[in-house]
Amino acid sequence: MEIPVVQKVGKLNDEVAAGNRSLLREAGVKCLNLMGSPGCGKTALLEVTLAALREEMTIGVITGDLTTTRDAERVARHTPHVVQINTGGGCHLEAHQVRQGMARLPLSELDLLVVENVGNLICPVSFDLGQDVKVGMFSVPEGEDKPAKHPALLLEAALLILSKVDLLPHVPFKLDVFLKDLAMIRGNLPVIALSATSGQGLPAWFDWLRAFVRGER
Ligand SMILES: Nc1nc2c(ncn2[C@@H]2O[C@H](COP(=O)(O)OP(=O)(O)O)[C@@H](O)[C@H]2O)c(=O)[nH]1
Ligand SMILES: [Mg+2]
Repeated sequence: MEIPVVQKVGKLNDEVAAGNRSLLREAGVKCLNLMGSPGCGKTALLEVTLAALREEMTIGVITGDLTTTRDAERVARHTPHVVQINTGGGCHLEAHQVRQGMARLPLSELDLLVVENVGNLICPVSFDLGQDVKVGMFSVPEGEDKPAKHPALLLEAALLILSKVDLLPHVPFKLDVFLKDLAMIRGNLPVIALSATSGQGLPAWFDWLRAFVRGER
């Protein structure tokens, strides 16, 4: 008797993700998958970004969380184009959930779709959602050891954001160690250090996004 073997359990996700990518390309929407720990400042960065770029580009947002609509409510103060996905315990977003979110957004009106993934540094990295790029985010209070401990995120990302740099004077974060570890894992990875609270570094992030939407990243 021949035993059936399922060799690639992620195959279905990859197929749906490829479909998402086609739909987004047809609609002319660039898509970014934002990944970082719970509380690293993903939603706060989206809030200031939406407020700053509202005259320049139309941004849709899909926020992923285990439960609650709190992130979507924060984002909805800045754009009507927001969908909350509750994974009900799932530690990452999957492509079919993003497809459902996309179905509730006016894709033809958007320049950019940002997917705020579930706060987690491990599982989201392995799931293609149909994005053009993955952006990783570590925050200063998480400590300087995060690049060394989470290399998979760095190997997948097109950009790393170091957030909450306004806290550098207040926490014992060793920036030299952070940068040295990062250089060993992925020396050519662009890094933007910023603070959604103080505004430091935000112009570099906005420029990066503008270039991304123009297709230059
Ligand atoms: N000091 C400081 N706090 C921040 C910054 N960005 C976010 N926060 C705070 O960090 C907490 C988590 O932020 P949130 O955006 O919800 O993180 P998320 O879980 O990654 O979406 C909130 O209390 C924010 O006010 C920042 O740049 N500096
Ligand atoms: Mg959030």
